[in-house]
Amino acid sequence: PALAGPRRGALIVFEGIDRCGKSTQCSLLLESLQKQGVPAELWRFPDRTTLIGGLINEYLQKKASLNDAAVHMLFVANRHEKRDEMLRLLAGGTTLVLDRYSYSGVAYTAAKGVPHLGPDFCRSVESGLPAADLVVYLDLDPELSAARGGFGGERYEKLEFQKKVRSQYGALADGRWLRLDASQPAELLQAQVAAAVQRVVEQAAAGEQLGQLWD
Ligand code: NYM
Ligand code: MG
Repeated sequence: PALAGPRRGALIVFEGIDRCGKSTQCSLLLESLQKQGVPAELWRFPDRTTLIGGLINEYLQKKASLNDAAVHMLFVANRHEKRDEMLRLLAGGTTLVLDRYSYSGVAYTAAKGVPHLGPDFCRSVESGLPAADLVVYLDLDPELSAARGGFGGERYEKLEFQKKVRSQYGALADGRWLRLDASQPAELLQAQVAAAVQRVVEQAAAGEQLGQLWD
């Protein structure tokens, strides 16, 4: 148990294929945490506002091409460059809600099927980053996500690729993930998320140690 210092915040991560409803759920959760007086911030990865994030943005918008390994390392670097700030906020008692994180890194790159960029390699380069206290996985059939107003024009937003990403998430998910059927209405999802988040916020505050990737 922590003897001194503030109660730490929890690291909550939302994952899922494109257009599964992550951003909506992240905002609803942030609002509800703030209403309860829980100090919280919402971040998203990639963080397109940094120098590295700018390169990632150009790649995703198809203004730049990069090979699969190079862009993978940029996504990874984009998390590592935010590591110290994440740890500082968590230690100071702020709960962080992340719209995508390392789990996206593994699922999207592994979905490319490049032999030297498989799941084991992808996990290895995440070492040293904090592990999520809770991964909320919004599971959705890509046929349904594609029908939701269609994909934008970004790289990866193609039905066939999204199916591969979903199957990578399936392989990555462990029993500790909260897997939710994302075809449910937003309010129903929100209630299930809130209950699980409340538990992990309490556990974190009670001194449960922050894990490390990849564990
Ligand atoms: N993405 C996101 C990756 O390929 N690797 C990563 O490490 C991360 C964090 O970026 N299609 C992909 C998934 C998305 C895209 O994310 C941009 P968003 O949440 O659609 O803005
Ligand atoms: Mg997207």
